[in-house]
Amino acid sequence: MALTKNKKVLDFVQESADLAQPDKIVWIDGNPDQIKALKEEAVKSGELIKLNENLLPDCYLHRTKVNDVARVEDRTFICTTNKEDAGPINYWMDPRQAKELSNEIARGSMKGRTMYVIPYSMGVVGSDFAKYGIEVTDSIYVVLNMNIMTRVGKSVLNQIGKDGDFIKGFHAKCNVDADKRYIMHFPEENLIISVNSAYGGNVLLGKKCFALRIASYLGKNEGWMAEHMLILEVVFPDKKTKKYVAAAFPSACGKTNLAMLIPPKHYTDMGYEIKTVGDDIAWLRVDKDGSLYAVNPENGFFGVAPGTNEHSNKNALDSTKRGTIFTNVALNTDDMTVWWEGMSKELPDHCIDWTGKPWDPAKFDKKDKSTCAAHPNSRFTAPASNCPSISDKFDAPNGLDAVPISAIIFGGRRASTTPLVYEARDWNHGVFIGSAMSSETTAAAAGAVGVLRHDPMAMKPFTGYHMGDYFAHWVDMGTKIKNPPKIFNVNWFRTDKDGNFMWPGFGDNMRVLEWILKRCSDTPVEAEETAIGYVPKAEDIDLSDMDYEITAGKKFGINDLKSILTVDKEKWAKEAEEIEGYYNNTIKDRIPQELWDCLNTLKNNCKPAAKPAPKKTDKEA
Ligand code: OXD
Ligand code: MN
Repeated sequence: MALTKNKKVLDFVQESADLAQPDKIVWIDGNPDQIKALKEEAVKSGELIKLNENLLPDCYLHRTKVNDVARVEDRTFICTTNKEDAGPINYWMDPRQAKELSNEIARGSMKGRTMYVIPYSMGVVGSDFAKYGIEVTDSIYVVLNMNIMTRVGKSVLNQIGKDGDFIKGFHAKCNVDADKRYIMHFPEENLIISVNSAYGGNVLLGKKCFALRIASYLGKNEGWMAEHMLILEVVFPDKKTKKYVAAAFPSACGKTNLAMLIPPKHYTDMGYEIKTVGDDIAWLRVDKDGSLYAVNPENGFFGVAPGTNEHSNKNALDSTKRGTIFTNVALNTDDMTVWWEGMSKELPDHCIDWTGKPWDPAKFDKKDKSTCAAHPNSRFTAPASNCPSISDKFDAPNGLDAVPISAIIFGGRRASTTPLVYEARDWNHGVFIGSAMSSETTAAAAGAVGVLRHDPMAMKPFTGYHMGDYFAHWVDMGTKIKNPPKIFNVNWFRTDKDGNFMWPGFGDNMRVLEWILKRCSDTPVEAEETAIGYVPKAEDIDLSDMDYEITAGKKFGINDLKSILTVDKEKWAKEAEEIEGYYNNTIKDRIPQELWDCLNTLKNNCKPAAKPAPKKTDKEA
């Protein structure tokens, strides 16, 4: 039975049903009994595998089709009336043509199936920051994941009220045909259509589709920002001082790890703690006092499983111990638990790989991804409330859930050139640094892995409009914030000449965070001004108790730190040329002058010093 009288909601549900022709329509009301029954139904149909109730209570495993394991950027479209508004790096489709195409694909596709109607909120229901959506889908997997990742149910419909606005999301699994897979966004109509996929990033429409692509467009028009950022809280030893940092890294580059960081003992002994506000998406607004405030609109974590272990991210691992849905990880058949590469050094004796076949540990070759038991982009969907480090700001009622941001961090995977950390000279320079970000690709999106590509603000796949306008919006936001956060860039991934990571990363990133916050204090620690911005003096990064071997027998020391803090002007001159090429040949237009000015400054700063004129001899003088 329909749970609302809102005509727009009812019309959307009816139109979707008329198109897809489901046998049944079920409204998701947020009642735990309904969710429990859906889990049972999914286990019966084989869509979910129930895991060991004692070891992993209320946890399930799901396997996608092998052709459907990641986001598909080349099948993701921004459908604006004018092609130019989607910009040069989004795939564009004419909205009318897009609807004709998706209608043709989805017509009758839910015959014999149930269509679920999911009212969901991005943000705490009723909070000033929250926005609402209705997703219709024929997948129980989607319902159950949305129930973890967002706040779902009748309370959302109450907030939408009789004629409130919402984002429409239509998802039909169809035949999961990769050739007919389309993820379409209609920012001018608050509409998302997704067909022929069942992979999270393509079908949990509250996440990338709404909270980033559609929301970034809304943010531009309404004066706020939707960003691919984690939010973390640093609790200082006095336990009263709390500072908040937002950080944008491309997909699968360690946002979840940084958001859930456990500081080294040296810091915990002093009394520092890190609390998690969000691991993937931040919505940022200027509040009445002129500061920039952020919320995490999500309610769970859709984390990358491989590499997650007791040492790399205990908080994430602990978050998956109950009420979690695992996707495309391996099934340990000895005890009906899960396993993935990097979870433990020992390989399980008996497991089924992510494709559903028995896995032979003897054939496992670390360097050959095709021998992995879990897919490299296998995931866990875990409720945020499970996370031992969750901040008490995470779920604070009505508006109080927003936190003031002291620092914004950009970062990517760069084997060379980019130092461990540096600070922008000012807001616009920070925007320039974000716009020029590049990083090696990962398994989160279909396509080659390890290829260096531009990924401005980690938003390349997620900006719902023209990238040049997006840069201009960032510049514009800087004029609205009274005390703009300082902007930094980090690179945890510098390697030595043999390809070994020079910096330990994970918990030791606390050392860099501490320096960043010292730069944000009223009496900032000094830094070296370089061609690219402010770089720490090596002695200002606390290396106490650091115990990292770059290679067997070679311990990390201050000279290694100095080496990953160096700014090589020759390399940066090339980087500047490369950025210029990206601006000119890829983004092409709508880039604000402020960013061209920063590029020119970088080019000038990196010019080789003019050779001193030969000294005149006394005779010549
Ligand atoms: C994600 C992604 O799933 O960025 O968060 O792909
Ligand atoms: Mn992401």
